[in-house]
Amino acid sequence: MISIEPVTLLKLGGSVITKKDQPETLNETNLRAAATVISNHRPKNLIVVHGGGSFGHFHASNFDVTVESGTPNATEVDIIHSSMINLCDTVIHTFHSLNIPAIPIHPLSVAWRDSNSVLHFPSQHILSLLESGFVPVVHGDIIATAKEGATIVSGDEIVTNLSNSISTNRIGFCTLTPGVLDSSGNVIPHLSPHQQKESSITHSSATDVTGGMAGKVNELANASSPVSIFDLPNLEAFLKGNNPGTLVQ
Ligand code: IP8
Repeated sequence: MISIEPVTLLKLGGSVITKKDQPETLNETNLRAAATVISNHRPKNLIVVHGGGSFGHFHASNFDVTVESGTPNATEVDIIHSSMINLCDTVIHTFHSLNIPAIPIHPLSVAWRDSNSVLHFPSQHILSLLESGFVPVVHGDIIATAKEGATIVSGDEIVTNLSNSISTNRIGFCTLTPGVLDSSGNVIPHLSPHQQKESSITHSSATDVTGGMAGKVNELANASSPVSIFDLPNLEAFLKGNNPGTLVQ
């Protein structure tokens, strides 16, 4: 068993790196800005997980495939997965152009849900890549699911799952909003899983089959360490060791 410390898990939201209201459209400016900050302030042992944005969510929504409701149709699985592979390729090439030693990890090839909907995500290969100095890049995807064919796995679920199998020190979510907002639009600096149930966090208006901000905060309550939710201008602060935006713990 390889053990590595410290590990930072960073989720790059699909709404940050793509234009969520335009099918299969990258937000090149944001992706390059995020990659530049990561290149300049890369912590030791960084794992990046990115979301689906207008790539995976667009197709998943068209085919009515969600985290719970799967598809038995191979063409649909291929279209959703290929779209995520394309997005991940672009992320990897952008990272390489800035000397970030990124290696793609495609969930469809390694992860699955069992008949109790429990996600299984092996992590030994990710630890081995970290040990060699690489930056593993994982993404939301479609995966084999007992009795359902294939269902969506969100990047958020992958983050919480990995945070429980790899000893993670810091978790950051770079989103389109500067944190979780209260009903007046102000950032809530600190949120417990109990408080979030009483807050007025709403679902995203753009196509999002995994639940937008409300789904995100629910999912993050399962993470093994506190999670910072912040926007792109605050990515640098997070990578430098601060907790900008909302801290969920
Ligand atoms: O954007 C969703 O990942 P997320 C992935 O992290 C797909 O929720 C394929 C819709």
